[in-house]
Amino acid sequence: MALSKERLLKLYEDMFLIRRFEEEVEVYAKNGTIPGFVHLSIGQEAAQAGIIDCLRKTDYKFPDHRGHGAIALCGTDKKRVMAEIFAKATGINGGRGGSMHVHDLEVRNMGFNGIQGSTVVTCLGTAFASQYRGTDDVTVVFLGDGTLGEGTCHESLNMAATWKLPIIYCLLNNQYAISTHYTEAHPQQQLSTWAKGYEVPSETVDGNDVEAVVEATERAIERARKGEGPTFIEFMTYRWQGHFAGDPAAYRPDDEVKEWIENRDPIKLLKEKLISREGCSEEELQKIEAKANEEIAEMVKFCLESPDPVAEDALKNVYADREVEDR
Ligand SMILES: Cc1ncc(C[n+]2csc(CCOP(=O)(O)OP(=O)(O)O)c2C)c(N)n1
Ligand SMILES: [Mg+2]
Repeated sequence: MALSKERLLKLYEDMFLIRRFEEEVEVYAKNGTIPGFVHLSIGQEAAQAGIIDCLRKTDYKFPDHRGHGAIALCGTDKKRVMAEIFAKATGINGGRGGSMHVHDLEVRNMGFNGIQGSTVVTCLGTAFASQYRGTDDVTVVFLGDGTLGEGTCHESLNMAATWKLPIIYCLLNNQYAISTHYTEAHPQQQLSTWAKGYEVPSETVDGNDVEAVVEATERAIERARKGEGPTFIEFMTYRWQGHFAGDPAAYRPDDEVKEWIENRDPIKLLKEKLISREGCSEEELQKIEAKANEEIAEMVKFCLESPDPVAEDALKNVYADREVEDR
């Protein structure tokens, strides 16, 4: 069933905002303001915004290393998410986490840790907790096509399927794991078929069509909330940039990159749908874009003006704040 115009407009706003968010992060990562490695998600906005839009605040979210967009959208304060990526004291984790470790327990964003395939295991815990406590909260875990090669994915799916845990495995197949194309690393043409061995319902959808993303995610969430167990969804998408900000990505054919940018840009596709099917005007969409641009400019200003964390605080939150019993 088609999504309403209102919902599509909200998704347009979200997708445009996270595209702009990442474009600014790219600028400040490349000029050295943002420390460490940064993995951009430009080109993957439909999958990130669409999945997050289907979730409640109390659902558990496990973003991956390329999850700035999803993290910002589920967060309560986007500028503090950006400030965390800038490693500023005003960041959501005080600047200690940075790009790959932004967690936000208030909205059950459980964060990432830099180890591919680790969160497919830890997400079993939150899903089990929901089931044990009798709530219908679901757990969503993001993973990439390369990460699917980790042995932990087998262990996770086996246990989730056996215990009927409420997990939605969101595989963002952006075609590459660093420089390796997914067809060189897996025997399956469609990675969703991988879940069949565990009798987990699975499907492959166009991850650049936000409507298809929402529909597939909602189907999976409905099953999980009813206690029917996990679902595995492969979202076909593409990352426009290299693996990290600064990677020239010379391993990709130029015409392949051009095709995805020119003909399969998720934001452009949604814009065309809003105009041709929903009767939106260019001006209406431009207003949304202008508002997002303003919000982003404020966020960047906030980040640049924010103080760095102080050295005296380096050990804060490293140890639990309580006496440890002698044994
Ligand atoms: C266990 C482990 N092995 C290797 C790495 C190095 N590494 C970081 S990202 C990445 C590729 C991941 O590819 P994919 O899962 O397709 O995600 P994408 O980067 O395409 O979003 C690798 C090999 C790591 N972080 N953890
Ligand atoms: Mg990949």
